[in-house]
Amino acid sequence: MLVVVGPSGSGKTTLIQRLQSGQALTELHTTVPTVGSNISDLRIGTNKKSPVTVRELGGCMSPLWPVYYTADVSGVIYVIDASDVTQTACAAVLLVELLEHPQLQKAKC
Ligand SMILES: Nc1nc2c(ncn2[C@@H]2O[C@H](COP(=O)(O)OP(=O)(O)OP(=O)(O)O)[C@@H](O)[C@H]2O)c(=O)[nH]1
Ligand SMILES: [Mg+2]
Repeated sequence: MLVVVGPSGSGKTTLIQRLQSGQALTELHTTVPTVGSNISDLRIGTNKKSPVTVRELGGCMSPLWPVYYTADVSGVIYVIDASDVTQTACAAVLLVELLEHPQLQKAKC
């Protein structure tokens, strides 16, 4: 299980949609903010035959992200929108909190 986290509107759902389709994002897709979490199976990495379960956690529920840092989380995908400078400080604080979380010390980031 991978968790996908990052500030609201940073592009988590967009990234997952792109990985699912396996195609470049050639046009802007409309998404709705994720309230709660979304689970998807992705065929990524070297072994495309075995899907990887990814759980996106909505940015609006960042105080609750640690609830989902369970023992079966083997990796974290942290998404930031590098073009949105208003989000940089928030993204950095959330990332430090994530990196310091005891349950994620063995997870790959
Ligand atoms: N951040 C980002 N957004 C993009 C990019 N290209 C397109 N977008 C648009 O920006 C919006 C990003 O929204 P989402 O993917 O829903 O963001 P999110 O991180 O899932 O947000 P929450 O679920 O609210 O936490 C979408 O409307 C995308 O179409 C990009 O390169 N970066
Ligand atoms: Mg989302």
